[in-house]
Amino acid sequence: MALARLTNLNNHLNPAKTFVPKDGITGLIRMSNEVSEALSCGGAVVALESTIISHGMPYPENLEVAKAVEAIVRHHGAVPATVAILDGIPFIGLDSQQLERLAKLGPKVRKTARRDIAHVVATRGNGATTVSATMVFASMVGIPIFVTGGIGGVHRHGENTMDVSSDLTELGRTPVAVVSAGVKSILDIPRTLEYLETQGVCVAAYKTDEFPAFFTPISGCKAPCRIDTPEDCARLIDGNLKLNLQSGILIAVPIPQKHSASGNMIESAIQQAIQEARERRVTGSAETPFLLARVNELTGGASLFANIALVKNNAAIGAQAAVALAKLRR
Ligand code: PSU
Ligand code: MN
Repeated sequence: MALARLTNLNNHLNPAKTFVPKDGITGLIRMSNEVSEALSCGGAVVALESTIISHGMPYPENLEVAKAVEAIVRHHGAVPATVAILDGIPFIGLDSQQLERLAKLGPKVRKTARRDIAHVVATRGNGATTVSATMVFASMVGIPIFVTGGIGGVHRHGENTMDVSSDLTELGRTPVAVVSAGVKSILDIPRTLEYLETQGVCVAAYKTDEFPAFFTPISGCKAPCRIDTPEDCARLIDGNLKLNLQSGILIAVPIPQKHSASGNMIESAIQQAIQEARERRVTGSAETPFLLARVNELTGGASLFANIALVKNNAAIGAQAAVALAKLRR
């Protein structure tokens, strides 16, 4: 494992801002040699989150999917960088033993958003990074693209509970492009889009005018902008970095057509799961994992199947965009 060469990498990515690491920070973060080498020679790298492994899917599917997603990223010519905190050390790029350890620990690993990072590190704990925490680490070392399944958002009744995922504020403050299948209808999609606008986040749908709703390509909301090719993604990300806007980009990729057929059935399971969560008073960071697991039970595994298909599709598009971006910046 190489230590992160933070200063150089960040300069390469974002010439307008010099990131000067405080004493010790380079000793706190470990990058795999593969990721570190790719970054220092301007190669394509795709960051991947780990909450989707620990809390998003059951073992052993979670491990199989994590490995398959890394293989897809490699197949398209980019280097995968799965992010997680193990024994208090943030790793960027996991080896196969670390990946397996994380997958087996599952929900015993702490779900780690930005707010949790310092405590997990200080207590030498194990943390699976959510979208917000993965963006933090990707940005620190200069990885401009990050692939996941779905991001968090404004929860239904969020106007009363104030349960708004820190993924949205992170997108407002961190210049990383997140490739996802949009936002699940367990959330309030129109309010999520409003909040992303407030945060100054560029939201672009891929090959569609509609903002996708994870299990289905249709949310009823129009996407603020549209892009159609990996090169479009690359130009968007490049412009965002060159202008030093400091905010992130959400690239929303609809679930592939042949996997979206089960969408309606999954939608009714979502309604039931939301009702149950309310009755059992499941709230806060426990809510998303509860809903995901319950919807999977209610659909007899169909939602997990669709989830896996869309993550793989996102990985392919994210990797193609990373390769196009590396070419553009060469
Ligand atoms: N949405 C999904 N699958 C997931 C998550 C969200 O469809 O696994 C995870 C991601 O890690 C995301 C986090 O960043 O849940 C958001 O959690 P919360 O709503 O507590 O902010
Ligand atoms: Mn929350």
